[in-house]
Amino acid sequence: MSRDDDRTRWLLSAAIALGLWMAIGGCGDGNNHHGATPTPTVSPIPETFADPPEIDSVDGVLDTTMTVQPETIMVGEQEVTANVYYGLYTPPTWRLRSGDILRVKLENMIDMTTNLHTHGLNVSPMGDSDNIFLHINPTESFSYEIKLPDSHPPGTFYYHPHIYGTTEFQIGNGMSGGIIVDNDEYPPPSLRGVKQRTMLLKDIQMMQGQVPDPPMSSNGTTRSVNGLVNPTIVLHPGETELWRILNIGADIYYDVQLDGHVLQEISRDGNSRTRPIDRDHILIPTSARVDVVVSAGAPGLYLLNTLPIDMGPMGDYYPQVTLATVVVEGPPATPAPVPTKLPAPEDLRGKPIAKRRKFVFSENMMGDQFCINNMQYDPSRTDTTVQLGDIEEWTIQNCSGENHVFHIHQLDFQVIERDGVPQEYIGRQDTVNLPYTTTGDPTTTKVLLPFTDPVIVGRFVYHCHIGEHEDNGMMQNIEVVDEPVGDAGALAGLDPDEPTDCNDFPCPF
Ligand SMILES: [Cu+2]
Repeated sequence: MSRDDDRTRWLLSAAIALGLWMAIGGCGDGNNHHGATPTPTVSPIPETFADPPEIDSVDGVLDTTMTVQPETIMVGEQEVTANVYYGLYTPPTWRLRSGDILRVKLENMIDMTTNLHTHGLNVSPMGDSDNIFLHINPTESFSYEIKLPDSHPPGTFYYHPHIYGTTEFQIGNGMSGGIIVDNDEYPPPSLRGVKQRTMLLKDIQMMQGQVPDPPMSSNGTTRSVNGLVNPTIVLHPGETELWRILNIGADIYYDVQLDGHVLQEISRDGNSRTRPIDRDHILIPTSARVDVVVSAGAPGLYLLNTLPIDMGPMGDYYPQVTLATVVVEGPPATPAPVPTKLPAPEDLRGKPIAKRRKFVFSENMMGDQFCINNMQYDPSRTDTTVQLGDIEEWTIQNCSGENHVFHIHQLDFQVIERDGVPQEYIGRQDTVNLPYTTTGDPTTTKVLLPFTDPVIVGRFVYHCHIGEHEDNGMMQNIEVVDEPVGDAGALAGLDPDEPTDCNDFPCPF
């Protein structure tokens, strides 16, 4: 814990102690020697946390013009000039409903090509929809129109640019914001009345008032929640809240823990869980989102920390940081009932599997070039062709000495096995950590991917969502086609039944 954290904890503890002391009749008047005395005033601790601004859909349409431009902003107490959306480090959350249309006019006022990706949405990757092959040049603008199907899953998503080679730098500047999709099933009815908070976890590197290009992990980074460094959150004892926690930074992972509390995970990456999952702490890899129910404990002060993370011998080490300070005080609240069953999609195990493929994630000895199946990204190559309607089983392996995070656009998958251990079905996700190896043998994650929704027909990508890795090769193109692909689909990917020798994947570029 840093000295600043210690100081904050001490000041808040002192404030709470003073408040409690006054509440129990401090000030020497507790025995009431002189008849009636004025009731001592208990100063509540002020909340400094603030949600991002929000833009809501109206009559089924969310219409917004979003300019990206250089702006001088404050992150915590530091001033930095960065490329940001809407002139804000914490841009508005877009809030809409399943079936709505999202219209975004993106105006590019920065000195590099950009575009828009709606991360996690199950929408078309073609045309003016969630098409990451579009390039919006400096001074140009483009109007996106993204139709969410009526059946679109509700939950927590986000927007960010997706330009091969500069995605890390652009997101690292602060170019990312939240998307919330609601419908009649979610949030669960019993939780609709509770306070909801959106927590955008971002990190930024600042050197001489600028964001270094390229970012270097050795620079250190300032982690914030909605641009606030260690804000105070106030709850009443027993109060229930719904927190949406989004890791929308460029590179780093979070491992979130709230002192003295169990977090109940009810949704992951915009997918309802089958039931609430009790978590002592929650690993949130780059780009992952988690919705949790918090039930406030006894009065007191609790830190919301991200725990230390070892990304592996070839990776970074992220020290513990306090993200926010939670103060539980005031009169008790009536807890809201948390449902025991949630509206998750169906379990895919037992369904016919059309194809099985293997993808090996690796990097070179220097740790600066990154590969999938020993190839770096080529925007013009189609690596994997899939037939619409198929459910596929992918074996995804990590041969490198650092974590990677597998992400696929347009759809969600089900993790069924980790290093040979079958996984209980708790719901789908669009990101999964691929743990590092220290043995020379790969770690193995098996997933089922349903390429069944006609809306996803078209060309899109899967990749490592650590910005540095995707910008340096760890990405491939996939095309979902509504016609028989025969053996063409089998050409991509390796045979999962062949053992993997990591020496065959040096990523020699
Ligand atoms: Cu990676």
